[in-house]
This record gives sequence, C-alpha cells and structure tokens, in this order.
Amino acid sequence: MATTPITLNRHLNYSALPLHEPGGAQYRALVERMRRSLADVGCAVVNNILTPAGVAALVDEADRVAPNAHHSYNRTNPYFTADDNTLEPTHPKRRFYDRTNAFVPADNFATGGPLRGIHDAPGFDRFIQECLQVEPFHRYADPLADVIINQATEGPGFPWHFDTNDYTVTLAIQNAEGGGQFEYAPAIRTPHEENFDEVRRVLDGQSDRVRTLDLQPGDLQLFLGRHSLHRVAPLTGRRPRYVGIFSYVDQPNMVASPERCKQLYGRVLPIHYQQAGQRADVLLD
Ligand SMILES: O=C(O)CCC(=O)C(=O)O
Ligand SMILES: [Fe+2]
Repeated sequence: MATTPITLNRHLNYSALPLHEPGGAQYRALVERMRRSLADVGCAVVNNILTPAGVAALVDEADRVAPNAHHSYNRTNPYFTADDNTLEPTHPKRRFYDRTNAFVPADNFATGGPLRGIHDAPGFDRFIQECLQVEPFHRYADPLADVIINQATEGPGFPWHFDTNDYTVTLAIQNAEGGGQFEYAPAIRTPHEENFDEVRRVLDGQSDRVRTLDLQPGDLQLFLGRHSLHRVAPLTGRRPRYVGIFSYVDQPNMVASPERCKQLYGRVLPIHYQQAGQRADVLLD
C-alpha cells in the first residue's frame, strides 16, 4: 500500500539520520546503537546529521541572533549547591568555578527557520524518545526555552558539573577555534553513592575515567548528565562556540518558573506567571 512520503528537510542528512524510514533496518540499527551507547557510557552521538547547507544555515542564524543572548555569570560547584564550610577545603562540594552562560532564548528561532526546522522535522522527537526510552515524553512548552542556542566565547568553557535534569539533547553548530571538547566521566556517581574520591580525582585532572568527545558541526548528542560529571573544556580564539539545545520533559504544558527564566533568559513572559499561579493554586488545594 502506498504511504504518504514525509516532506524532507533540506538541512537534514537523511543518510546519517533516516527519519524518513522509521521502520527500516538502518533506522532500527541506529536506535539500537544509541541505546547501547547510552547504557554503556551515558552518552550517544549521531555524527553529521546536517547537510553542508544545513550547517551553513544554522551558523548564519546563530550569528544573526547571537546579540540577543542573555549573559549570566556565577560561581558554582559541580553540584550547584552553596558552600559548606563543615567540609574540608578540597572536598568536591567546596570546589567553586566561574561559570558564564549565554543562552539565546527560544523565541529568536522562528517556525520554519533553520534550528526550529530541525526540531520540527517529522520523526525527530520520536527518534529521540526511542533512543532514550523515556515515557512520558513531551516537548518543553516554554516559549523561551524549548529550543535554544548556548553561545560560548573564549574563556574557561563550562566547568565540571552534574546536570539537574536526567538527559540533554544537543546539536553542535560551530566550534571555537580551539578547545571546547566535551569531557565526561560516565556514571561516576549513582543515586546511592556520590563517589567523592573519584570526583575529586577528575577535578584534579588525575582520573583515568574521563572520556573526551570532539564533536563537530552537525553532530547530535544525547547525554545522561545527572550521574556523569562533565564539562566543556576551555575555549580559545575569536570564533564563538554554538550548540543547539532541544528540551523535553515528562509533563505536558510545562514551563520554567519565573525566577529561573529571569536568570537564564533575562526575561519573563505572562505564561510563566500564569503557570506559576496555577501551580500555587494546585498546591493550595
Ligand atoms: O554545551 C554543551 O555541550 C553542554 C553544556 C552542559 O553541560 C549543560 O548545559 O549542562
Ligand atoms: Fe551539563
């Protein structure tokens, strides 16, 4: 029986990411490989999901909206917790690093534009969910945060940390001239064991558990960051590093809190206050 062909996105390299044939052998083998890699090392990559025209279009778009990035600065330990002076000074919870963050909010990426076009490509969300094997699985409904670009310029990169979310979906768009490798220590902690000794060795540059990924423009990465300590190595040169981040959550219609929004994106929209109000109502019931 004839099936309706999906409209192909000219920025996507379907030979690397065969979203047009989700029942096909190549697609199934790719999902299997991704699942195995996530189970083994908490990280899985599909290289080269963009065509050369796709990379060029995403870089152009990123350059155009980069001035709208919201820059925030803080000092943080790998756990994003406050200092605890009852612990010895070299404890991993007492290692604080400069973190600079520049997120281009999601409302800079128009429907039909290059980055949102990748997110909206038929089969994209389903592929991610099949690899991660998570349920429920919804797009983040936050109009400032569903798909963003993380822009980083010369400097210390993104220091060692554990994520507060279970998984991250990123697309490399442009590398800095030097540095910027993604370094991670797979499953260095578990829900039951913090493994501070090994974390300390990673922070001191003395662990043999650290893996390094040199992602290239067009590489799609799925990463389980809650238990794998990771960082983006320091960056050099004038060219900024751009990474697209696609966000999914386990609830429909979910948006960030007004506080978090203000901190990460520099703005708050009516929907953030409305949903915060609704959440408060629910709690008061
Ligand atoms: O920019 C990246 O490649 C990942 C940064 C990161 O670890 C994060 O946003 O939590
Ligand atoms: Fe992270």
